Amino acid sequence: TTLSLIGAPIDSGQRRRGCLMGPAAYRVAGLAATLAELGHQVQDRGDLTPGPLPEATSPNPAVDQLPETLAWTRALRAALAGALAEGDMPIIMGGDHSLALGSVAGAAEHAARIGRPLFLLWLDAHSDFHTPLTTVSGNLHGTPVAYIAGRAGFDAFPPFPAPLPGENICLFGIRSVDPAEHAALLGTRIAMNDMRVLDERGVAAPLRDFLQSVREAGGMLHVSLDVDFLDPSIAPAVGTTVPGGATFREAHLAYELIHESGLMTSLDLVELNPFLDDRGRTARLMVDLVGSLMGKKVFDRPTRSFG
Ligand code: DIR
Ligand code: MN
Ligand code: MN
Ligand code: MN
Repeated sequence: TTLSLIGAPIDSGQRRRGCLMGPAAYRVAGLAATLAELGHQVQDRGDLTPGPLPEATSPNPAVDQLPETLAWTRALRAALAGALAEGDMPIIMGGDHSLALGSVAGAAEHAARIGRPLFLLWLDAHSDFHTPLTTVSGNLHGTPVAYIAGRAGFDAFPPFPAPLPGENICLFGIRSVDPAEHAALLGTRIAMNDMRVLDERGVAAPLRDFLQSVREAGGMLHVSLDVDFLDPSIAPAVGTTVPGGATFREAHLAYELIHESGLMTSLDLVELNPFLDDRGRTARLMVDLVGSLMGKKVFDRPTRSFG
């Protein structure tokens, strides 16, 4: 499997400028070389560009940069579906989290075409379960999980191809949920592993439960990694920091377990804002941790079964 690095310099999903510098920062921090050193075939496909801006307005006047986000959604969906059809593992270098509106749609389109169920692991401080009608901030980076789960309210968007049933979605590391998101999430079967769950059960148990369900279903697995999953003390380069995030050790363990499962088929790296970084430390940390996600480890271990 070739790892296909796809730059997605999207800044339209929120209002603090800088996420468009993310792909460049991942390149400068050596993402491709780190993955190649682990023995992977790596291809950097360069940066995507959004197509022409569609005419679009939302009944919710708060919604910001809807045409820009729609154009990116279309471009990303095509890029993901295309890379997966070629047999590659796409790794999206974002860009803010609105890119997942397109990347996961592309993964779902491909999964439906080959007749496999798609699962989603969402590593984030936030649940991103707003719709364009419920968002208070108007920032569309807070909406992808709702789109993916098939919630109503995305009339300006193309219908999501085969929306994921709640039990195929796992939120992990959550510690900031707005009231409208909370109310909507309660009516779903989405696994809500907030920080309370991780404090009580640790990282490994809930993650193994989810990975086991992916394996049993023969599913594809899209992993969407928001920088703010990590604690701001180690990962300051993100616009929406929330205290109490994952430590380096927790993230490291989670990523090794994901790698050992062999289940991941596509990956987003989102919300890195290099303009807010401290001498590149967050970009370097992300590259180091993506190494763990792609096979870097201290000792070889027999692969743990998930039974
Ligand atoms: C917030 C922030 N819930 C919003 N969302 C973020 O704007 O709707 N997601 N930052 O990662
Ligand atoms: Mn922005
Ligand atoms: Mn997010
Ligand atoms: Mn977040």
